[in-house]
Amino acid sequence: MFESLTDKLQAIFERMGKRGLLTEADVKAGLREVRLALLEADVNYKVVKDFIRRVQERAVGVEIHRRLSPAQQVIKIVHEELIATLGEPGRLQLEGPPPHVLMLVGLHGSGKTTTVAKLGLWLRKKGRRPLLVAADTYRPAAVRQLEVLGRQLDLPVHSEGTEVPPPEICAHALERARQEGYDLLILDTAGRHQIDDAMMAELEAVKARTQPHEILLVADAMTGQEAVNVAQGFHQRLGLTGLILTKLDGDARGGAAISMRAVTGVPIKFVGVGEKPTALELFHPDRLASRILGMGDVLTLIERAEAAFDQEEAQRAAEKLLRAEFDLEDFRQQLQQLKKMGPLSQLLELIPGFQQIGKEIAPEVTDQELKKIEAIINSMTPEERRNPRIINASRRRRIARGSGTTVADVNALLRQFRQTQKMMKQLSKGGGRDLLRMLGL
Ligand SMILES: Nc1nc2c(ncn2[C@@H]2O[C@H](COP(=O)(O)OP(=O)(O)O)[C@@H](O)[C@H]2O)c(=O)[nH]1
Ligand SMILES: [Mg+2]
Repeated sequence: MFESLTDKLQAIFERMGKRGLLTEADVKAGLREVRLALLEADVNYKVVKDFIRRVQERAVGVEIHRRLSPAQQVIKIVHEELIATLGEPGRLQLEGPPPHVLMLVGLHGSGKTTTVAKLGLWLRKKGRRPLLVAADTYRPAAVRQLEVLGRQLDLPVHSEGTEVPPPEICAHALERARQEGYDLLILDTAGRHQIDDAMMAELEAVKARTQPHEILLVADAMTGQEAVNVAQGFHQRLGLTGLILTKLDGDARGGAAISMRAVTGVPIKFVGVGEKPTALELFHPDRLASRILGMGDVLTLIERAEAAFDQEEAQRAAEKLLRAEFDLEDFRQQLQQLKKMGPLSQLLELIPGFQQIGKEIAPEVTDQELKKIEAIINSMTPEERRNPRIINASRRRRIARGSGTTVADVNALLRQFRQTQKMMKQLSKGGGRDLLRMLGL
């Protein structure tokens, strides 16, 4: 998501940067382009208007005092106002004595059932004891889907088939949670293809019986402005406490994510970034803003790295990565860690300036290939690992023999390494670094 918007914004800022000093007219022209780019990304018209007005006021205000300096100043303002538009960081309000109740609502296919499971997993990692509740009784398949997910993730599911009315099921589940010591209920409710009265009445009844601490709308970010309308509809009837935007990993233009909070007044709390049960992230407006502006998401990268291996190593790897100073030994470690951190293509998309490359190469580094790469690097001398340039034809033959691979394999690895190194160099001298430094990232 956001690729084409990011490309456009980067191009606009690059042009601004080339001009050096900026006049008021330059800033206005630049912001006109930003405005168009946002509208093309399907951001709500009013949100765009308000956003541009705020940026312009601040940018021009600076201008009055002295001849405006760097385009960076404008970018910084855009970044800050984008964060303001996206809203506050996601946080669940679970006060008072447990069991706490999270009620998930949303249209059919928005990702509710998947998100119930994701949230269960996420909260269990935080030390909670969740009970998932199958309250979508319209399709037997929906109940089964949750039961299967529960089994896979070893999360308990409360279900009573499809005959009992959902408000009853939820009330029973609450009773059971009290008796069995679950401190959290996550309700999976039914959705239709569009908002209708019967569905809303049922959801109101569930709400009345369970007094949820959070009523979270699960909305498909791929549906653009429609998702915003849906959110307003649900909010009017149920009083939403938060939004979960799913499918942010998709290739839609991203307008829904940017407009949602500003139009509805309801904060985004989580984002879904894939089909896997672990593909749920707490919402960080600053990170999303950096990502939209093409500054990548170094923070998320570091966080993921930390989850996969220990902190010191993560820090060291991230720093080396940014300084473009790594050698084949690091390369081998990187490849191993990358596998733990998730698909390589997705990771590359998090690095400034790499969004496109991530899309293009997407190599599936299989176990088999990794083993081969390791074997090849193991057969090199420390000197060769530090300085791959010295690996001539006879050394290549020796390495191939030593690792049980072919010279072609060795060549391929060295080529891959050179490419990676080149990308890192580009990154470290490209605008990405300046931006990051300026924004204190
Ligand atoms: N790519 C992607 N797919 C998702 C995400 N969340 C849910 N899905 C998929 O969306 C489809 C509908 O999800 P489901 O949970 O059954 O929706 P429900 O009808 O609202 O319960 C399934 O194929 C999910 O795997 C997400 O964040 N990213
Ligand atoms: Mg469902």
